[in-house]
Formats: sequence, structure tokens, C-alpha cells
Amino acid sequence: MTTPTKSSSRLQYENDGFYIHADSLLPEATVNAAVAGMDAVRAGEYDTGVPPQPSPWNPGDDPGKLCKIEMPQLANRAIMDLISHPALGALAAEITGASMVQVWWVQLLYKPPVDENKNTIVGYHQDRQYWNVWDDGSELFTAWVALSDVREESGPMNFVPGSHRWGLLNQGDFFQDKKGEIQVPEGEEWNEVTAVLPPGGVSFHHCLTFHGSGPNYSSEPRRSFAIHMRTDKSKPRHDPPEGLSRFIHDPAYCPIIFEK
Ligand SMILES: O=C(O)CCC(=O)C(=O)O
Repeated sequence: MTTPTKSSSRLQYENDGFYIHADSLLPEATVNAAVAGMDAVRAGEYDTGVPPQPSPWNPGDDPGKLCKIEMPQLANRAIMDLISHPALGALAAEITGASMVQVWWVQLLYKPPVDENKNTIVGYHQDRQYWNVWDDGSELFTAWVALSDVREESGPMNFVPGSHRWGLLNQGDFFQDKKGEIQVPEGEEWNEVTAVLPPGGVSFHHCLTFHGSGPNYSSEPRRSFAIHMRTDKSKPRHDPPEGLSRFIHDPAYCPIIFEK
């Protein structure tokens, strides 16, 4: 029996800890409907009748701040359609080699154009530092889907290549810039690669890859969803699952987007 060769996207993901799909992966209509869904959820209008989960930003909050809304797919059908799109599942399976991919948490991220007095940056961090509800070694990663044209000036995501091999450092902070305090392991280097994406484009990053983003200097909001995924090689730490893993047994909340 021959071993199947790995795709170049899978080799890049394994080597760098991220993969940038710089073409639009999702249909324009899916993206446009989700943009309208994002505006509705930000305004507190829920076409499913279900609100998102408790979030750092709520309808009526300061529009100049970074808006992060947890599990927006519960509140809007078009957002559910986007985050469960089969093209995302197929690409996620290709880069991981997984036989099952499930969406287990989603964040709506809306970064308004820069306002000198407001903090809209995302500090460098490893997602795994926030995900202790999963067993050690669980295969967890994120698909970050752009809904607007995310250019150099829009405060795009930056990834540190190879940092997924540094282990969990428990340093860095999503909400604050603590880059200067992160201790790069001996013999390793801190480099940054910027993910410029068109609407419908997507990047994938490993749960140990350091990443962050700067202010949005463009005149348009930077719109995206961070879609947190897991494969068949993952296990919640608790039974029944707790915290951020608490909905995984409900496919209406956490769709399985690839299975073979
Ligand atoms: O949107 C950003 O700039 C950061 C998002 C993030 O931390 C993530 O997708 O894990």
C-alpha cells in the first residue's frame, strides 16, 4: 500500500503552524449574507430568536471598540451557513489530514477604523492558553474567515512561524500588548507573517501558534469570524464537557463540517 503524499497546504500548516488561503474560498452570496447577519447581531437583532453567548461586547456598547461576540451563529442563520460551509470543512481536513472536523466555538470580530483613544489591537497570544477544557495533545485549530478586504493597513492577523513547536508558554494576552514579555525559547526566532485576505479568504492556525493584530488604519471596519475547530484527535477534559467545550454534543450549535 502506498502512503498518500501530503498536499502543499498541509506541509505549510505543519511546518509554519498556519496556512493562509489568500483567494476567496467562500461564495460571495454566503459572505454578503453573513455581513448583514453580523450587522444584525451587533444591533441585537436575532433571526433565530436565540442570543449569542455572554460576550465582551454587547449591542449598544462603544462602536469604536473592538467588538467580540461569542457564538454568533446561534443568533443568525446566515452566520451559521458561513461557519458550517463545506468548503471550510474540506480545507480544514486537507491541512490536518483529519477524518472529522467539528466547529466547537465561534467569535465574531469587528475591528473599527482606528480611534486614538480606544484599544482595538489583539495582543500576541497562543489560543491554547485559554482552552484548558481540552485534554493535552488535542488537535485544535482556528479558521479565521475574512468578511471584508483585510489589507496590511486594516489590522490583519500576524503569525509567528514555527511557534507551534515552542509548547504552551502561558505568556501573551488577547486583550493587551504583552509581546515584549514573551520569552522566545533559546535557539528560536520571533518572525511575523501577515495574513492579507480578500472577503471570503481564510487563514488556519494551530492552537499553539503565537498570533495577534494591530490597529485598523483603513477607513473600513475589519470584519471576520474566528471559527475554532477540532478533529477526531481531540477530547474534552471533563465529562460532561465544560466551559468552552460545553456545546460539543449539540450539532445545532457546533456543526460537524467534515466527516469521512
Ligand atoms: O482577529 C484577531 O486579530 C485575532 C483573532 C484570534 O486571536 C484568533 O482567531 O484566534
